[in-house]
Amino acid sequence: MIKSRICDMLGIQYPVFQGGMAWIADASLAAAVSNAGGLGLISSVNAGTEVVRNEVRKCKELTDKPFGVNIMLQAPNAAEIAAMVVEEGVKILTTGAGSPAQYMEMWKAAGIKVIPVVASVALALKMQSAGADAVVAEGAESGGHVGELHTMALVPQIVDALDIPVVAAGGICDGRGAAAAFMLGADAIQVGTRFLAAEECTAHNVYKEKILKATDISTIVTGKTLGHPVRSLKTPFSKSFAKMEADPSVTPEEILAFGTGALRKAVKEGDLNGSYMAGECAGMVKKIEPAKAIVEDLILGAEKVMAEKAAALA
Ligand code: TUI
Repeated sequence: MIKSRICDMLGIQYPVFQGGMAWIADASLAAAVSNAGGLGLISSVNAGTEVVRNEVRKCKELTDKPFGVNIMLQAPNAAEIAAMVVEEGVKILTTGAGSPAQYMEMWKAAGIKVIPVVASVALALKMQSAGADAVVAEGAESGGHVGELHTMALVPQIVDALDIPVVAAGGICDGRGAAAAFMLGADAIQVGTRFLAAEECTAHNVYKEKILKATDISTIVTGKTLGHPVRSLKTPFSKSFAKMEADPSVTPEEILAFGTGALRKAVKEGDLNGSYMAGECAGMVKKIEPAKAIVEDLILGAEKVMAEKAAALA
């Protein structure tokens, strides 16, 4: 069975992280992934710090396996969340959308394993120097907030530059993608979009149906003009957003106001005027299934494809 140094570091069975998807990744999904032997992550982007604290407590009841919290650094309550996870004894953190350098000392003193999500070699090196235990190298195939480089080029460049383990993310959806990530030098994979279709994912059914119906060309990146590009499904909302960005008479403030709350509306209400964040691999997600089946398919699928390809190419 596939194993790597990150399994020993975190006490997990399989080197599979579930992405800390904003508004989506709650105790239900995180515990299911952790119980399946992967690393479940709870998102800090929810209805306030106390709600996230409650999800952490719920997750402790649902699993005795390791799990973590993902901290979205651009969120207004990021500092509050950074302190809350220490209070609650969370042992593993991933961070996104910025540099967590200012919190590193506090987290390391609390014995927390810190795994920043990075989108460039420069930030990856900075994080390694700051004491990160590993990094997630996230390519722009991902859903949500994205960097510029894509997984195929980003992962090996970060692997070459760092000594600490590297988790590959972005566009990984099945055993083939997982195997490819390991070939690029990754020690683990992080998967978001496919877990949207987990039975234990509590996102609205409309969201799940949209993922199942997606094709290869179903996503679009908006928000570049605002300095925070976001990949989501093409919907009337995201198309209007893109049109506003291309219209010089619309101000950035107006665009921001248009986008505010859009992800919550999609996840919680299935509102068609919401933002359905998803990665490029949405077109490969074909069925709703338990998180355990997804984790096992990723790992067993990778083993199978690696063995078959090695034989076929010999
Ligand atoms: O953070 C993510 N993905 C996200 S956050 C999010 S919440 C949201 N809600 C509404 C609108 C927009 C976003 C949805 N998806 N992924 C991790 C990630 N981090 N991807 C890229 C980066 C990144 C990019 C630049 C990390 C650091 C960075 O460097 C900036 C710096 O400070 O050097």
